[in-house]
Amino acid sequence: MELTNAYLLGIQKKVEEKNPAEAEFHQAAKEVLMSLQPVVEKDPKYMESGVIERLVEPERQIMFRVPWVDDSGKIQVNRGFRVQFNSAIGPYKGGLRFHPTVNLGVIKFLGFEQIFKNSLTTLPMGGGKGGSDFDPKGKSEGEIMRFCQSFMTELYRHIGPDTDVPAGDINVGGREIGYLFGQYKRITNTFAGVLTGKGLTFGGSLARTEATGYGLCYFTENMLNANGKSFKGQTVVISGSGNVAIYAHQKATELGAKVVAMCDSNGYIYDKNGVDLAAIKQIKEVERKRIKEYLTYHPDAEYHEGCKGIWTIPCDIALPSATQNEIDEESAKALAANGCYCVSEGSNMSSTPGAIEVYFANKMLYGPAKAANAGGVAVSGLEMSQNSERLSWSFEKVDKKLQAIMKDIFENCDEKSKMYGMPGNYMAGANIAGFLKVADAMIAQGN
Ligand code: NDP
Ligand code: 2IT
Repeated sequence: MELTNAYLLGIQKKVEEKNPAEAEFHQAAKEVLMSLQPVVEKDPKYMESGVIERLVEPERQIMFRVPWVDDSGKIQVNRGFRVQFNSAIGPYKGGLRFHPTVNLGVIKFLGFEQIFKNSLTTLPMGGGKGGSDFDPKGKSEGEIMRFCQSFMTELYRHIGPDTDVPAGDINVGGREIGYLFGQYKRITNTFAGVLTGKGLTFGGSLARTEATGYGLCYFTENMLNANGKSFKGQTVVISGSGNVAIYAHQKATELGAKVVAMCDSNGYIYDKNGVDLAAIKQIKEVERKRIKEYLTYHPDAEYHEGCKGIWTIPCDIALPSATQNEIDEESAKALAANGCYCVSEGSNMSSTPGAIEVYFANKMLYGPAKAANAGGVAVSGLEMSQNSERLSWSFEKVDKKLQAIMKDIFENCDEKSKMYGMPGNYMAGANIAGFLKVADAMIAQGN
């Protein structure tokens, strides 16, 4: 697909001029603008109202200094971000990422994607994202805690249960959310549902930990079923070995698949007998070690340095669940050549535009991140509901709602892809479905 519509091309040009050196944001914007071509052609209201020009400009962008004291007594400084992108359909909502590669462009791409994803969940959540270039690798427990406290000492004034509700993302899990929540509570003297992914003893929701990985598999199973297939008996490769990857492995296995490979940022493991999830959980969740340690549990498995090689392993279904642009054109070609017929994204913007072209050229099933990984934020939305009514729902109740939401998301993407003349293009379907609800709300509200 090409971006040829002159009006939308003009918007893309402005995005690139006004936001220099933000390659990831340009990429995310372009994909959405491309998908909106049939929408503006069908209904001129979306052009005349200027709603798309408004949509690509964040409502508010916050950047701040995060000073903290390391274990040797030295002051370290990191940069903090919160981009409050769109509040048309609910309070800003989206995760916090702590990673040395974080910069404004990365947070903006994530915040932009979040608008459409949150709209797809059917729940009332706007789009936002935040984080820091802080690298938690090798930091002590005390350093992590002091960093989180300092980060929240600035962030607290910008968020609130009806304003902006952050959650986790890369390197921000239950531990970090706990420290962030504790500091918010202390500074504001309020016990509020201002973060999701909280511990179960202080307002967290059952099944939030599992939600993104489970939701990814629910979405994918719906997509497979609609195309006469299922996870049953299929060989699956999952990149990453963090929150999303671990629970994607668990659910894919429950649905009858065999997961043969996983990775971290150093390298990947290949276990033709099926990756032992208990070993991965012990290494990653308990010991916070490198995936290479898997060989001490299963010496017959293979370990390879570097992540890219994971896409050369023959599989039926690939679930990228590490980071953006992790599948490039070359890797997509390797997947296709080895018989992979389905790529469904756990990580945000897993695939480069070149990779997506390869999926379509090979008639592969492609589940785009903003639909496929929406289960995490969907259960965050359910955590907000539980906090509002000061009740906790059972695991089964939350999981059932998650299954229904993921089915609904798939059907919405499928329906919109057909309605706009691109049947089976769930990327366009997701972008259009996510857009229509937000755009109509923006037009109605006049901002
Ligand atoms: P985690 O921090 O739990 O795990 C991230 C995993 O990806 C780790 O195995 C990590 O390896 C690897 N990874 C991270 N950065 C890179 C990189 N630059 N190159 C190679 N590998 C990398 O994060 P999550 O599982 O929560 O997030 C994974 C992806 O899913 C992200 O794209 C996130 O935005 C997305 N996502 C997360 C949701 C959630 O609820 N948590 C919801 C929706 C999407 P290492 O340990 O070596 O760093
Ligand atoms: O990318 C994502 O959707 C997340 N990291 C989860 C956001 C959330 O608010 O739960």
